[in-house]
Amino acid sequence: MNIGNGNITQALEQCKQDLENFKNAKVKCGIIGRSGTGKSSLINAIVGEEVSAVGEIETTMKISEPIEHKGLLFYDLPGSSTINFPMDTYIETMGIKNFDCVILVTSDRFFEDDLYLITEIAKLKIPVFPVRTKLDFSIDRALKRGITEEETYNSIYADLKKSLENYNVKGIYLTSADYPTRYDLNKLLDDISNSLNSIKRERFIADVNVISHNLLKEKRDLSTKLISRYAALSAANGLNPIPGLDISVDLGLLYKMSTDIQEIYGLKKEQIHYSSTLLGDNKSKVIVAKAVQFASKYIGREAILLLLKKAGMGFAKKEISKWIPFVGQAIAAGLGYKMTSSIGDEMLTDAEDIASQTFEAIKGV
Ligand SMILES: Nc1nc2c(ncn2[C@@H]2O[C@H](COP(=O)(O)OP(=O)(O)O)[C@@H](O)[C@H]2O)c(=O)[nH]1
Ligand SMILES: [Mg+2]
Repeated sequence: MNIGNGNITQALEQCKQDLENFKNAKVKCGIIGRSGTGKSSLINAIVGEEVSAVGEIETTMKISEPIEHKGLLFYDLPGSSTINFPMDTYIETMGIKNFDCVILVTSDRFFEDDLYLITEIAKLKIPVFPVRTKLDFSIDRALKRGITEEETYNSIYADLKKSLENYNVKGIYLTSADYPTRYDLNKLLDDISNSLNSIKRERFIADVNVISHNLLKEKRDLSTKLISRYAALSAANGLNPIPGLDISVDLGLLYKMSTDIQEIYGLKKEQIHYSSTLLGDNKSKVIVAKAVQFASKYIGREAILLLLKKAGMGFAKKEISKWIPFVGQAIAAGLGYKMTSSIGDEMLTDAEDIASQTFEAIKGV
């Protein structure tokens, strides 16, 4: 049974490397804007979790540690128009050259110092994404004066477009932290993810909130890849025997697989809590219950072992034990792979189902 062993070793090495890359990738995102423009709210809306305190006034104008959400690092930076940060040293002082992208935030329009920054950052070949926050607020105000939502959107967009006409920006994004699925937040996330290399891109797709159908699809593609990497390694590592079967898997890896999927689809407690605040108690009840159910079915070594036992019963047990002595571990590992990946697929379908329901519910708010 030597056929293709070299290739198998190579393929497993690749799986291991891909998982390491996924685990260690960091996406560094500078987020620049005056205090009160909605930077913290925007960060929270992007990741779908309250990672940055909202309404906190920045009194000390110092460079803070990044706000971290798994592989995403947000450097929350004050605008350059303060006496503490003279414009000519701003880029240097803030370490902007190390960022993967910069989001430039305003809640009204862009001023001279913003435009200066765009020019300077573009020189470093770092993509700049200008964001106009609190669109809901502008729309509500205009509605009271008989102006439609569409008219408000179009006129704000046109004004910004005009002011940014001669500047090298990736687009113009109108957003509301209270309505993350409306307006341009999804376009912002698509455009940022497309500006990243493939390793950082996987991380970004995994760590952002589910706010569009496109992201659901991207998350599915990524999860499918992760599951097959985890399943292959878990079967090859074969550390933990599955009771009643002559098959061993690496439960630690499967445990990682399930927590990855849980987080990618926003089903962790803190993530569900964030969705619940957008939805209100009543509408989030079912979703909260489903997330709890998901955790008890898939998270933890005991839970996974139980799933494996059940899956094992599906494979004619006698058949497996009859063949293993003759063809050895290769077949056992093959079956281990089949079982773990089938559990992964089931988990993925369940997670996607809950995330998609949550997304639809938020859209309906
Ligand atoms: N209506 C509305 N209010 C927002 C939005 N984003 C932020 N806010 C509010 O604006 C204030 C400042 O927001 P925050 O995110 O702390 O801004 P930061 O100082 O730039 O981090 C808070 O009261 C937020 O609730 C938004 O999209 N819509
Ligand atoms: Mg803030």
